Amino acid sequence: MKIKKFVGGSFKEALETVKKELGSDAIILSSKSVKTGPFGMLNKDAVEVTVALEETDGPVHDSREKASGTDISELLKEIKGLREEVCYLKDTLRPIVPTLRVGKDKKGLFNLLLKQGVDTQFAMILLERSQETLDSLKNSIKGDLKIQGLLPAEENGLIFLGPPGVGKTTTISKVAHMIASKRRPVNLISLDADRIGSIANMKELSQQLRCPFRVVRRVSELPKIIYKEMTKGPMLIDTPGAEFDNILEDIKDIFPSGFPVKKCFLIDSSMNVSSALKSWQSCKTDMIDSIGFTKLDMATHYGSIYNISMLTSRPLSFITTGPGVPNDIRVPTGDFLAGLIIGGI
Ligand SMILES: Nc1nc2c(ncn2[C@@H]2O[C@H](COP(=O)(O)OP(=O)(O)O)[C@@H](O)[C@H]2O)c(=O)[nH]1
Ligand SMILES: [Mg+2]
Repeated sequence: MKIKKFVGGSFKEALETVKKELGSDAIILSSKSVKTGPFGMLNKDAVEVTVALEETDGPVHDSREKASGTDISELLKEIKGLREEVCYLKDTLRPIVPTLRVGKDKKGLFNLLLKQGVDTQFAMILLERSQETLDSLKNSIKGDLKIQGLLPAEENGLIFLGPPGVGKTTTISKVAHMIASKRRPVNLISLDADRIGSIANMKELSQQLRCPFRVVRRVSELPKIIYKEMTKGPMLIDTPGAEFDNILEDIKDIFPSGFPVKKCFLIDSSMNVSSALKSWQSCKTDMIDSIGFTKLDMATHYGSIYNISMLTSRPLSFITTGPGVPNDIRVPTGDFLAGLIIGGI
């Protein structure tokens, strides 16, 4: 490419000269007003137009022209070299910086997932399996979520495990109301004998629902009650938060042929993923049948629901959406949950 400057009395005049000399392929790069005159005396108004023209094999007219042409082609060569280097670097870094795998057309969705707290690796895998639309992404998320619901609670019952304060006692009240609303008798049991508050709560609940309530200190007391009462209705068993691993250990020892009540581990959705996973990993995870997410009303985003569902690979029993008994609990549809995970869309 060569660059050349043309001066004319006006822009139109300069342009005509350009056309005459270089034809209509010349590209106008810039124009400016200048002063010209004979013998270097700058006293006449004029317009200087700078144009570029693709270099042909024809003769080069003057030395200045040759210099600019060389400069540009040098520059282009350098840009080409840099571009090759960037491509090479990208290829080299791809295994180390995997986000480079996300194509330009999916970058927006990728950023959306990260903003919602979805783990980077999970976000990449999701996008590899999705088209570049929000609907397609939502469908991929939906396909990954397993929702079991509260049927096991209605059949034989549930034992609730999880760290202190996650919402076990409150959730038992909600589930007990749900079962009672279907005119089914329910049995309440608490292994949290030392917590006066939680015992008082359960006692009040049993009075409201007119259902039996027992406080037991040890898992070894459970078989007699469970096998005697289970035929009368599902068991809802509350546990102390600090000892869930010991309780699971005891269950394994005392019920060698299997515990007849499903075990549901509660996770506070407003906690960060690493803290939530720390409590999950500190228990005998292989013994857990399902998970429940509490305190969705306190969470600012819901990507962690996807992360934890994938990492625990347990089906979801329910979500709780506030402290209110009995209403703040629901079994979400996959569509609802997927929408929540991508930011309530
Ligand atoms: N905002 C909100 N608070 C909840 C929810 N579930 C339980 N809580 C509150 O969390 C606190 C601890 O609940 P609790 O049932 O005693 O937890 P536990 O120690 O696991 O039995 C109580 O103040 C509950 O009212 C929920 O879904 N949302
Ligand atoms: Mg409790």
